[in-house]
Amino acid sequence: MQGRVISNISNLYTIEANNNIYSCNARGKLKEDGIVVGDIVDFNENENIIEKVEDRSNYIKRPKIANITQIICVISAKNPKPDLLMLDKQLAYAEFIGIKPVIIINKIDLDERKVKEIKDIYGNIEYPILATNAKENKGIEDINKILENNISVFAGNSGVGKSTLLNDIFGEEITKSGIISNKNKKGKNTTTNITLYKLKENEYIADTPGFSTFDVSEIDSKDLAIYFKEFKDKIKNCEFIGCRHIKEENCGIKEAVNCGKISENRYENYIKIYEYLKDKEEHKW
Ligand SMILES: Nc1nc2c(ncn2[C@@H]2O[C@H](COP(=O)(O)OP(=O)(O)O)[C@@H](O)[C@H]2O)c(=O)[nH]1
Ligand SMILES: [Mg+2]
Ligand SMILES: [Zn+2]
Repeated sequence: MQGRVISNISNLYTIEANNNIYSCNARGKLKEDGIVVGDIVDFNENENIIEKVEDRSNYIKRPKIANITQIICVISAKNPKPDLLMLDKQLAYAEFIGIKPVIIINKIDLDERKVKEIKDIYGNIEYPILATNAKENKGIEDINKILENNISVFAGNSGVGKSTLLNDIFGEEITKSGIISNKNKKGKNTTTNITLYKLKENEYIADTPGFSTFDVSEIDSKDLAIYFKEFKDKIKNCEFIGCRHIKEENCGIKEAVNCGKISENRYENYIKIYEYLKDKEEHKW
């Protein structure tokens, strides 16, 4: 049979296939190569053994997960204040790995001006951008639409409202049973492993406890600009081949910043991430 790995606890894999759940082990060789949540596997349902892992359409190292179709970047308008540098890292990482990103601005009840400011920056780049008030269940229908036929993973700083959003999406039933809230009997949050939850056919959400962002250092500093979506078609205007768009003259990116076609905030974050990557490459830490 073929199914999808929805959790992995000490090499015991939970597989979902045709709406049934199976618990399987893996053959030694497969175990070594690694089977991760999200993998599509062929398994023997009598012996409870995974025989084969299908090729992945993508693979994220941290959190370990495969075959995701969408990354949902959550920030809050206030408390905590929006971390646009982290958002830009996540967007670049999504472009790098070839997964479409969606932006959710949550806590819109706390600072409307900030919401508009963020929409102005990112609306221009043609990323889907949703505004929600998870506490009062506002904007959740829009999220439901965007989840359709996708395997989504939520990313974002602690406190931005990811758990509240997930609870809104899954509804009270599941929240009460504690599946998504990850609370133990005493009501404390526990760290559990990454798990895929099925909403509908072809619709899953990864709950990633304790995870906030991806490892952007997988990207080469020299390639970073092409993962800033709106920079891409300006690079051809750079005079120098191999232009890094920082100190060079006659740079297409800098010209676009100067005439307002690229947001200054995005450009500043590009430089910060570039310097971080460059430093990491030079010192190999
Ligand atoms: N005012 C306001 N508070 C919210 C909203 N969404 C979540 N919160 C609150 O923000 C806090 C952190 O939310 P939580 O879902 O635990 O964030 P997580 O760390 O990203 O999972 C909780 O006290 C929530 O009740 C919102 O839209 N507006
Ligand atoms: Mg949470
Ligand atoms: Zn340039």
